[in-house]
Amino acid sequence: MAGGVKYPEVYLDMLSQPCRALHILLSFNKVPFTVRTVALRKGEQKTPEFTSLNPMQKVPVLVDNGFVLTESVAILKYLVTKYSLPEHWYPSQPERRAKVDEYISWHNTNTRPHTAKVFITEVLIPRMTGSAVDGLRVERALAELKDTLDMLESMFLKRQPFLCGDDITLADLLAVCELMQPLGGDRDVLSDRPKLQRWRSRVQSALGESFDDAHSVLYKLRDNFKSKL
Ligand SMILES: N[C@@H](CCC(=O)N[C@@H](CS)C(=O)NCC(=O)O)C(=O)O
Repeated sequence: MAGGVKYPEVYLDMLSQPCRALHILLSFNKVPFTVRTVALRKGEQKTPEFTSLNPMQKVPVLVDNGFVLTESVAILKYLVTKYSLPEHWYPSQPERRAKVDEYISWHNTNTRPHTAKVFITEVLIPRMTGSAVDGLRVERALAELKDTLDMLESMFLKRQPFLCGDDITLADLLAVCELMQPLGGDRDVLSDRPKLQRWRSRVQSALGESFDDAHSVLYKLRDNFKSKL
């Protein structure tokens, strides 16, 4: 790049849902970027180098020409503006933008924690402790996710193809990456939800190859999980 301007660097672990959302946004929109992998399972988020970038010791982190930004939602919004990405990702029209912000606020206390809990209970805890999957805890996590899935169908997708309107936005991107996560334990949380399955297919086809590219590590984890059953 001319003038010493560098491509954005993103510190990611592709098993992290918000990291995948960020990777998809950049690769789908053909923004050149460099990935710096932070392997969470090896504790690399706790190294002094990474801690100096993000004292919260979490991924993702963006470094754009010396500008350091943490928090996936802030990073996604920044990238849309900074790289003049197509309007539909995060519309500038106030009402349309507010609908995306509305979903994202709700997402952070609903879709994200509830899908993560299924994955943590079914995959992460057994993997870290070597203990068997606690079926009862998984059932409880799935029951807690139910209200979130109901709301996605009855409120956000009530009369529209994407969560915030007729086109894909950051809301769909964040949501689909979370809802895919339990697939690491070979569990499709949308298996009995045709409306949400249709939405996921719509999002997946809108994102093309960038979707499967970003999810390849999760697919490998699923294959590994299945082979151990
Ligand atoms: N609010 C943060 C959450 C980021 C987050 O929870 N990252 C997880 C991976 S999904 C992480 O880095 N965990 C490492 C740790 O807690 O040690 C964001 O949206 O960026």
